[in-house]
Amino acid sequence: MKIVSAKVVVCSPGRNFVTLKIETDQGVYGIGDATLNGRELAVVSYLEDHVVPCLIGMDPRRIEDIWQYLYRGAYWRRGPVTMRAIAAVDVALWDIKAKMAGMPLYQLMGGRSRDGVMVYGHANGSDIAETVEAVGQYIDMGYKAIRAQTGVPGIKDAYGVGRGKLYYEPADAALPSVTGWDTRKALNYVPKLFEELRKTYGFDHHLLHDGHHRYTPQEAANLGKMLEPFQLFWLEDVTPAENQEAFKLIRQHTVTPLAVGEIFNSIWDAKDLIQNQLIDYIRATIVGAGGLTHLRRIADLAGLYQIRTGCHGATDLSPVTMGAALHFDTWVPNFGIQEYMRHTPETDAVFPHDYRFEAGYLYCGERPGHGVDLDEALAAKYPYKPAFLPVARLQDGTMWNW
Ligand code: GCO
Ligand code: MG
Repeated sequence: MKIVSAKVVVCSPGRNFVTLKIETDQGVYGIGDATLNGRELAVVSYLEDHVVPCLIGMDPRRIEDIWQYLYRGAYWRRGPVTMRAIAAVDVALWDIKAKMAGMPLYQLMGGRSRDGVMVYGHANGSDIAETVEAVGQYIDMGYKAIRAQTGVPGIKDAYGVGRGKLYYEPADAALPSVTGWDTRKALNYVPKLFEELRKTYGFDHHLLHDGHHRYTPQEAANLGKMLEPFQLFWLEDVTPAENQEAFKLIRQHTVTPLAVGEIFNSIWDAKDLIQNQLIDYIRATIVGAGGLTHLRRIADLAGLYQIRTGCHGATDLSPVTMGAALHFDTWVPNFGIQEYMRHTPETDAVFPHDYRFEAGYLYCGERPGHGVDLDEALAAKYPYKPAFLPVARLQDGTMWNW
């Protein structure tokens, strides 16, 4: 069996996606996602110029060997561009293998560990009152877990507050827009949001919050401590994780559960955090961390320490990643939660899929493969549009972490 073609499709049905379609000499094809938000074309070039020529003629059944070939063989290891390209190939090959086996992907991975995949949605508003209302709407839709982000008075476009309610899209400008940040104001305001949420809705639902890398370790510890009475499911990316040691300080001061890893691209990014038990949930995901082949290794390492998975699932991860993630989530023994930001109807039409939402859970389908396809004719109607993520600056103009 041979790979006869590998095509990179760029489309923008509401937002940009990079998709890889691998075709074989036996007519079976596989689909992988390679989207890197705000830096999409770098991965297109990496795939078209440096990966696709090597794939032609290879045996698509040798998933592990092809992974090692692309990882070790490049000499230049890791990084978001390389690992997304590898992920796209890997997921397409798992799709092919599962289709050939006539099985949904989760069966091939080891079978079902749970009935449904608990997901969390994104509720946000420009202030506490609006956010409390938005959380209520998610509860009404049946969600068991909700991430709550609020605008903060005095901060211009604080992180996580979208223009729309159901579809929040941060990469929205042809050049990066400038947002503001002020840690003092956020520390004053965010705990009040969670106090209000618990007062209004009680303690039955899981509540999550994303710090989006804004706080120093000491400030993060302070926030975690202030949030303790409100029993969060997790506090995410509360400080940047390049220095994994930083989490020791946070851990010493708070029992609020910590989640990290949506920007991780290999097991090495997470190794110290996991082995020193400094986090509770690992956010690495399929498209970010080298595909299923590599993500399952991260999950297995985490499992040794009772750390659970919480795959990134923002809209910049295409339905292909969502579909594959749901098969992974259905199998992985140490599953925690899955992020679910809904795609627009335009996106859903370009990527026909068989997963479905019901009462706070997503369910993967039973079709052979990962269950997500690409409608190429429809995709061609939505050409690429440059779109950057915003940047953040402090009140005095200093560049900060977005
Ligand atoms: C999340 C995220 C995202 C990212 C986005 C960047 O927790 O879902 O932080 O919304 O900001 O994926 O491309
Ligand atoms: Mg996040």
